[in-house]
Amino acid sequence: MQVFTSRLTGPAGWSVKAVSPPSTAVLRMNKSFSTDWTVSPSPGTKPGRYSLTVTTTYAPDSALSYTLEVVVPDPAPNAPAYLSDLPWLRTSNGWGPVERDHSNGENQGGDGNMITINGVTYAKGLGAHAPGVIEYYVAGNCTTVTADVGVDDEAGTNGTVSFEVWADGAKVADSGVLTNAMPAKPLQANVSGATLIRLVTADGGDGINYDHADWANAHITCG
Ligand SMILES: [Ca+2]
Ligand SMILES: [Ca+2]
Repeated sequence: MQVFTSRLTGPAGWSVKAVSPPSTAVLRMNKSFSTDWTVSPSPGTKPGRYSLTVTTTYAPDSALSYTLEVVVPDPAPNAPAYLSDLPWLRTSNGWGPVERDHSNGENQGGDGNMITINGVTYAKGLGAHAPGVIEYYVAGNCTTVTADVGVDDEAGTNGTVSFEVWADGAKVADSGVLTNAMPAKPLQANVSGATLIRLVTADGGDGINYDHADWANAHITCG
């Protein structure tokens, strides 16, 4: 008889509990076995990224282990705020890091300019570059995301970008493809009840060159 057992361990003080059986007496070739776990960080755990270790053992003498990363988020917002004033959960960005209250600029952090779309300047917003994702943990506290989106004037005349807002697994706003020749497009998204929201930029179908993507005045209503 074969016995397959999985074990999950977390940082000291964390509660890690299997909520379905963690072992099985028989695991046939090409079949899968899964276990659900409930993981609770210890009280006072600071926001950040933490590692859990999965160990699987197969009778009589084989074992395999690997690491899972979990994120303990910053507290969710509970009042209206500019998104550039909130901590994000994660980002990806086509050229350097996402900039707060500045355009993307070049590939270093802090080298952006005043956000400018078709000659109009903005003091607040997020300066990104397609393709990219900016994700926030909002815990169902928020209702609406608004922004004036467009391609930043620093990108010359060849940029094309589309802007999407996602509430958990659903796309709730889509700008369509915008170019440097267009003014900012007001975007409003209903994110009621969402745990996670994502601001997504895509390359407009013609590659990512010059795709400096501004979420000008990006704002979220919460609380
Ligand atoms: Ca930059
Ligand atoms: Ca493009």
